[in-house]
Amino acid sequence: MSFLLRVKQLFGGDTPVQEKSPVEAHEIGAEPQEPVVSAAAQTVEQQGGRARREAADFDALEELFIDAGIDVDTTMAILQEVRRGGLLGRPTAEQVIERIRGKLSAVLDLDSTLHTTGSPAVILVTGVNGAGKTSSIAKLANMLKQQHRTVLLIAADTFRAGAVDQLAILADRVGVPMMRSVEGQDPSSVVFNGLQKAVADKVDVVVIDTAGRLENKKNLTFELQKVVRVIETKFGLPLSETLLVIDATTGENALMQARAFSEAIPISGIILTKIDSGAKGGSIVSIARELRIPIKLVCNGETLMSIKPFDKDDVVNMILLSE
Ligand SMILES: Nc1nc2c(ncn2[C@@H]2O[C@H](COP(=O)(O)OP(=O)(O)OP(=O)(O)O)[C@@H](O)[C@H]2O)c(=O)[nH]1
Ligand SMILES: [Mg+2]
Repeated sequence: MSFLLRVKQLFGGDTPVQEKSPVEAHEIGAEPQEPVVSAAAQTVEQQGGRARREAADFDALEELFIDAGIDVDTTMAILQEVRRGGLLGRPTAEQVIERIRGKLSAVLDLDSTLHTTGSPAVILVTGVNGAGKTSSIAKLANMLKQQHRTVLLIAADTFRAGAVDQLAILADRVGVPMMRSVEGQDPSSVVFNGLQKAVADKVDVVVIDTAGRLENKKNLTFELQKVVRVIETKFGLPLSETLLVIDATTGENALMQARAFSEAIPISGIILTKIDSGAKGGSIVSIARELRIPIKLVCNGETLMSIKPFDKDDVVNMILLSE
């Protein structure tokens, strides 16, 4: 059942079911007695039951958030606001959903402008193995080409056998040039060669593919920092974007990934991939809240066209409609 349907189920009945008080429950099966509770006391009793039920529903809502991949701190912060909401009495399902939508949107509301100006603009793409770096780079190159920008791809994933060929095939398909490398080559030397070519050819945007071996964090950090030094210090080119690719199906581990990469180099934005895969993807909300990293692009399929600028509604819907 989707997040949305579950909320509807929890808050669907506008008239709260009256619960039995512990005293009443205890008395089940006892001899019928004259009612001794006054009308006023009964009202208090009903209110108590309502409050208990509401608390239980909010507990269930909390679980739903955690299930969706949103961390406990972020969940509590959002739910506190949702509860506060400013409305008297028990909220209806529509009110709860509206407030959740509002809060998720507010957390995701960061500057998502993709910067592609520079001479050339340099976009570095990072992320763990299989997150979707290489395919997103091809989609991004295709998008830029459609905007009549010239693009050069740099194959700086020299770690994985076949990585360069994979990018080469995609570059061909898009129709953009690529700076080749050989397996085991120092990534920063490929980047150096690529930037030289890009400057000579007056290319508008350079996009750099990197290896994603987070399991060897020390080497990865060292490599990434060296690549950044080559771009910014040797070439004096400010990085237009350092994009971290996050697979929306990753779950809460995505927050650890974002923390680890941000510790290595400053991350300017996220490419959120695989939002078409029924992902819960809630960890992206945790990343936005804790690290303030905006999502800049989302990928929703395997074709070259399956990329678009970030739209809050797409991501909020991904979370709310996830099973
Ligand atoms: N359905 C779907 N699949 C995607 C999306 N993005 C990437 N993929 C798939 O995810 C798999 C991994 O993508 P890659 O681009 O090779 O990932 P990578 O991060 O470059 O992986 P490494 O080079 O091994 O680190 C491929 O099968 C892609 O087709 C997406 O938005 N939707
Ligand atoms: Mg790759």
